[in-house]
Amino acid sequence: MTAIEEFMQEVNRDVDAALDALVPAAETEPKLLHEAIRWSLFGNGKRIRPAIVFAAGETFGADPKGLSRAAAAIEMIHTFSLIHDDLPAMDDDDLRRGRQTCHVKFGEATAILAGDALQTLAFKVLAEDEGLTLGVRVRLIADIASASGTPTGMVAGQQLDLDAEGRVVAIDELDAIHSRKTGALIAVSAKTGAIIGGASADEMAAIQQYASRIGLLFQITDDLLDVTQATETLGKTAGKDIAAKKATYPRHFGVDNTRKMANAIRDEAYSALSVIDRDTSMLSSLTDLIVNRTN
Ligand code: GRG
Repeated sequence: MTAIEEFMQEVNRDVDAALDALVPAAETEPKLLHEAIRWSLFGNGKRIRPAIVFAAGETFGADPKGLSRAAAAIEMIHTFSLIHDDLPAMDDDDLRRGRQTCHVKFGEATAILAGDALQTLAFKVLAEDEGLTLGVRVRLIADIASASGTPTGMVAGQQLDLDAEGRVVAIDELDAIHSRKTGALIAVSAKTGAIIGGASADEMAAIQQYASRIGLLFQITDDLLDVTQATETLGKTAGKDIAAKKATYPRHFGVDNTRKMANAIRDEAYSALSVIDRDTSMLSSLTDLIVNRTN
């Protein structure tokens, strides 16, 4: 097993244990809500955002145990966004993480509530992270709320994405959509690790540059996978972007040019890391994992 495979396995174990401990048991009333939350959390998610938290945190010397709650909180917000994105009013999908979507399995109302509950629980988990100073907790809560909400976060990106459906958009608009919808939560994952690890101001600037590159890279790869991979490999419905006339990089630039763009952005991520005088090998490997992923 390669170092990055071992690292991903460890991240999966740690974050799943943290999520299991932090989320109400399936037997706790209201049972349907907690079953729905657990159904969506414990499908075959890749746990990329937690991995970025751990890799960035460990780069700056954080104890992995001190990163679990923040990593779990970000995964809760990500899972909330997937549940709501799959709803009939949004992307209307029936497959996610290799299983039925939350609303197909538990009904629309419960799926909406499961997303709501995951979002609020995430901020409670951050507020109660006793391993962190109160100042760090408040900073993380503010940064993660900005990355998740509006006007520069995921919720704003989702609205811009809906507004762009069926239209050909300019590259600036495409970047504005994706940096918010997907990039912001990926980027704040790196920032979270760096904050907990106590990165210096210069290191924080470099990590922010790195984070913005991998955020964009993640979305570009996602767009490519939608046109190049089968539904079974993705664990979610393939070809949806074309069907919904979504604003995507392959639609705008074609598949080959999009691949070239992805490689160029990967190189920008490497060069952001090159100014950090620490062992950044795990962050480099994560960049490769993002660009080479098949699901
Ligand atoms: C509903 C507020 C709200 C936001 C939705 C997550 C999202 C924003 C939209 C999902 C649509 C989509 C496919 C976006 C592309 C990037 C993305 C977030 C993919 C899913 O993330 P992965 O691949 O999923 O990390 P897993 O299941 O592995 O965690």
